[in-house]
Amino acid sequence: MSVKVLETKEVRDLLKAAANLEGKEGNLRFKQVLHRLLSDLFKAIDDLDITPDEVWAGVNYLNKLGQDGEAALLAAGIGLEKYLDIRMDAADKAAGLEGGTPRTIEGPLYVAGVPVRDGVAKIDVNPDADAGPLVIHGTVTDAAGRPVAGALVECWHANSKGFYSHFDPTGAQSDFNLRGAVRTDANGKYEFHTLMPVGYGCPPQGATQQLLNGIARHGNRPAHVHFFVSADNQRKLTTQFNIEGDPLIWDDFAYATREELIPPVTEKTGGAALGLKADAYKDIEFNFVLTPLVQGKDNQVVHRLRAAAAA
Ligand code: MBD
Ligand code: FE
Repeated sequence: MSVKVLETKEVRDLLKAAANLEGKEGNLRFKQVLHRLLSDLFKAIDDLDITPDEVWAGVNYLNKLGQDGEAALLAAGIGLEKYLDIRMDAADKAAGLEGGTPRTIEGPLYVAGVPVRDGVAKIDVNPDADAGPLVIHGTVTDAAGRPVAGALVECWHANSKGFYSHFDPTGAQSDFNLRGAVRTDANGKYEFHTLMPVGYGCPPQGATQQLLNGIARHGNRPAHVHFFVSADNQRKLTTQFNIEGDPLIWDDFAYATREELIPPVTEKTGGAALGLKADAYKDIEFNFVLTPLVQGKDNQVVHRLRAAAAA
């Protein structure tokens, strides 16, 4: 069956009616975007001869995706979240805004509400026999290289099983385990005492992994640590670093790896004096460079639904 019906008056009118394009009420932007997305979908059905069975398989897939609560996970896995970064990078370049720490995707696993500490925070709450101690530290500076005192550095990462607290299916972690927030000191310094993470894998029975299986892709990420860094008069930075040496560093299912976001991991001793669980520990220095507001506004801040917990 190779019919083309998109360009008929009947279908044009159907698309306009479905999006209420000519109605006076409703949100104009919403109508515009919906009309365009529906039109593109209808065009794909025409062009690729997508069958009714395939359409209903897709509709049922959306139901499973919602039931699994994985729409934001899928957004990372199909490159949608990376695409938004590529667009923000391009917008920055066009505006002559360069030189800050590169952004990379937030992902779906941030939890708001973690208590804020001054300068240093120990963020491993639950014991994890398979994870060694890790110290993450550095300086927050502005684009001119001046240390930013009082900047808020938030971090979150997985445990030795690749699970994040609040989303851990084993129930092994308390709410803010491996999540922290510190205010930089007068020299712009921050420090987290934590445990070495392992890479994340999509839930094997979930909708995201189901889609990836169908196209022969894996759903794994290299070990990584997420950050938000915010300060007065600076744009909020969303980024991550990867743990050097992870075999998946250039094979991340969410496409978050960037050359500048792979800091060296150093072996150190003296962990006992720092209160770490072993004297030998790993150390990562990671410095953040923020970028200024654009015409007084943070044009890179992203609003999205995020989990929250009470301290
Ligand atoms: C993660 O830990 C993550 O960072 C992303 C982007 C997607 C799934 C899990
Ligand atoms: Fe993550």
